[in-house]
Amino acid sequence: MGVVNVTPDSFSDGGEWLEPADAIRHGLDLMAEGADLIDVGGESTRPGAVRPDQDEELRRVLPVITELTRAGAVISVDTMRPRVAVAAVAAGAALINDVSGGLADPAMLPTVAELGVPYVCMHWRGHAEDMQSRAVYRDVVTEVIDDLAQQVERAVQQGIDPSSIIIDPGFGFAKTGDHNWQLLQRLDEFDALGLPMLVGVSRKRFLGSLLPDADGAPRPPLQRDDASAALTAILARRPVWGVRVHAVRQNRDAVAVADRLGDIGG
Ligand code: PMM
Repeated sequence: MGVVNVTPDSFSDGGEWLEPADAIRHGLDLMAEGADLIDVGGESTRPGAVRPDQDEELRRVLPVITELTRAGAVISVDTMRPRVAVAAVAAGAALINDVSGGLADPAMLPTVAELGVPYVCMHWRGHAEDMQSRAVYRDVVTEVIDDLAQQVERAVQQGIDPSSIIIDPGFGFAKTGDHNWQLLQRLDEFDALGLPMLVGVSRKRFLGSLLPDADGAPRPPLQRDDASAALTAILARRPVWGVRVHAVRQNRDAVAVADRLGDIGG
């Protein structure tokens, strides 16, 4: 899944693709690099971010979804808002990627049920403006699995077909760097939920902290793609449904290497 953030302030690429023409060109480039899905989002979820209003979010994503769909892309829309989900699907989106997993707006789950499209249900503990204050766990892995199980149960109760749900542990969302590493180390435990998993670690802060410069400053987001691809190569050796990444070519290469080794190893 290649990322197109149509936002002024995403941590990873904020402002680069805010103009529809730039976002469309970027989406086409990611398709050419081999993305199976293009994730189009109009709201930054970086820690501390202020939400755009709904009309602004619609203005950002709809032209991009329309054009990329016309060009043959399979689009997911990264939104917590039911009205945006409806308009995005009308414009051609095939999947809803809701980083709040149905918790930000009570109308989201019934809306997705009505739309009948696949749904990414991410672990979430609150909006970006104060989510890091909620990064408190006794055991992050079991608590994220329990929270996600509840979010999935709610989604199914609201009418979403269980076979169209994809879970996501929500790396960096109300998680410290240590929490993210623990989740990655024990990702197998999520198999208990019996659902396909999407992983979004690309360019995230914990990778920057792992790779400080000589003065101790974290590696900037645009220089975290090699570390992201290294994780993708490792993740590709287990059954992960997808990775959400900014640098599609490097991550496709990582998957190709892991696949080839898998062929040898059996
Ligand atoms: N991360 C971001 C945005 N959307 N969606 C899913 N499903 N999983 C994620 O981990 C995720 C997401 C934030 O990253 P960005 O600002 O680089 O897009």
